[in-house]
Amino acid sequence: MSDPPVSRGFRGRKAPDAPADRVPPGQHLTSDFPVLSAGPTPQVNLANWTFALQNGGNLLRKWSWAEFEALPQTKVTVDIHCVTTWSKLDTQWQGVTLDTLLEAAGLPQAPADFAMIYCDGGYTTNMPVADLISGKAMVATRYGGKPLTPEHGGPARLLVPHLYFWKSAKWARRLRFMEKDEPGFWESLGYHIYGDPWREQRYAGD
Ligand SMILES: Nc1nc2c(c(=O)[nH]1)N[C@H]1C(S)=C(S)[C@@H](COP(=O)(O)O)O[C@H]1N2
Ligand SMILES: [Mo]
Repeated sequence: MSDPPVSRGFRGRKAPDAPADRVPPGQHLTSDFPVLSAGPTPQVNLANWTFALQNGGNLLRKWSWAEFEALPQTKVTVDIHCVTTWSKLDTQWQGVTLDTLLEAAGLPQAPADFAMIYCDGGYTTNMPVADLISGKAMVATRYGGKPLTPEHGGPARLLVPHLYFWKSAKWARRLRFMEKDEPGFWESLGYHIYGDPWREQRYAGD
């Protein structure tokens, strides 16, 4: 008699290993991709979409969707860590790094030390510019080789994987350089101003 069929799913279903050097303290692995949004998913029309770099109140450069898509692309495979305690390993993204954006804007270096990201729907988040440059962050337009879906921030989201995932602003439209650090949406509501998952900087005071 032949062996009874064993579903690959059943045999393969075991808790994912959690390599300690890749899962920050207080985090657990997930294999699905949860959606976390503070509001509804905005309707984005690519015909009107732009991405802007701003210094204080001055516009530095603005790209249409077609112009943005024509910029040099970078692919990364990175781990992401949400403050609600899920982490996901080896996520694959494609987009335009902040280094590429600065270069395309003709800026040899960032004009200030901090940045605020502004999104469709009103979400904001802040971080030091040092965390955005040197290949540390991108404006991502593809996930797993496909256009980013609206609920995950499509057409374009920030990806700053070394900070808690609330810093990876979905539906990103504008990055404003600023002289002093200022809190964004969650940072104003008690989340940590910086948000390093390896130091468990979840809330202000951590
Ligand atoms: N515009 C916007 N970006 C956002 C959020 C949001 O509510 N609005 N939520 C943040 C939080 S808390 C997390 S954990 C991630 C979730 O991204 P995902 O829904 O693709 O998993 O997006 C971040 N970026
Ligand atoms: Mo989050």
